[in-house]
Amino acid sequence: MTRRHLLQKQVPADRKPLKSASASNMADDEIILSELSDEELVQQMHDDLYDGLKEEIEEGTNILLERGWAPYKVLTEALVEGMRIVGEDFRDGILFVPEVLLSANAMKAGMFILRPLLVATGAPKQGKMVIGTVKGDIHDIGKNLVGMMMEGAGFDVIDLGINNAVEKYLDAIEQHQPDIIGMSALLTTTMPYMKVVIDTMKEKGIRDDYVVLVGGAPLNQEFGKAVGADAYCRDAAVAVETAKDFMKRKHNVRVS
Ligand code: B1M
Repeated sequence: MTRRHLLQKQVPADRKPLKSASASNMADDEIILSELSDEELVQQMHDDLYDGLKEEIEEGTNILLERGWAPYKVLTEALVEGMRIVGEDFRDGILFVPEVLLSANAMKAGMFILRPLLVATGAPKQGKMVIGTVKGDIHDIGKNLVGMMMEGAGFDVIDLGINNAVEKYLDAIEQHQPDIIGMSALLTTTMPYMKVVIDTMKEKGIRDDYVVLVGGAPLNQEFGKAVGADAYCRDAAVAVETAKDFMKRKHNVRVS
């Protein structure tokens, strides 16, 4: 399924044409990604993400980096924005799970390139975070992104993956003694599970020993408050800032 075509791809004679849904129903002219302006390339990457074209996303990501784009700018403007468009058409029944899975794989391929760049900032050690997507939920792109950004900010991150029951969080708390517990949920049906985890921590008398941060597209601040989290984080950048603030408070440093 192709949303729109910005330009037609030109594949050099010596290069095997990339499998491209954009290209598949097009005439002979093809797009050479490296010849596009930054703006055109970002738009084309939105299209390619939509079409689940992993190799094109890898190529586009590398081109933007070579042009001096900051990794975070590539991430937010080319990848996250592209995924937002996918989400809209998924919601509207234009895209279906198999197609969105391809988009997610393409997004992950781009994130894989950016990861070492986002992580290797040399930031001083801040603390430790355990993060996972809650039970019943298999969405992990946002959670992975938060994990990467936290690592880049100097946190040690223990990633529990997806579909985590409360026991998984408790085991990880016991094993790793983190400063922060992060929970992610992308479904309205799974976000209430965050309360199960927090209530269980309360029952065990350990709730106040840890900072609990929650995030995910359907959440908001009120929800975060209602389930008893310390803070709701709108995005990965907010998660990093919030976590750093809590660490400063923990060490009795005044937060500006
Ligand atoms: Co799903 N899906 N999906 N999906 N999917 C949504 C969430 C949905 C909103 C799509 C829609 O209808 N518009 C909708 C939920 C509706 C609702 O609950 N009201 C939905 C649905 C319905 C479903 C299925 C039920 C579909 C089905 O089977 N019929 C199914 C559920 C499976 C399950 O979990 N049990 C399903 C499946 C899938 C795929 C497997 C195809 C795929 C997931 C692949 C993967 O993650 N590996 C998928 C995807 C990709 C999406 C959308 C399109 C994109 C999610 C994403 O990766 N966004 C999504 C639409 C949308 O969200 N608009 C959708 C990009 C990512 C960077 O953003 O995850 O929001 P996000 O993370 C942000 C912030 O939210 C925040 O920071 C991140 C970075 O800035 N954040 C945190 C996230 N977690 C945090 C944790 C923190 C802090 C901040 O801790 C401290």
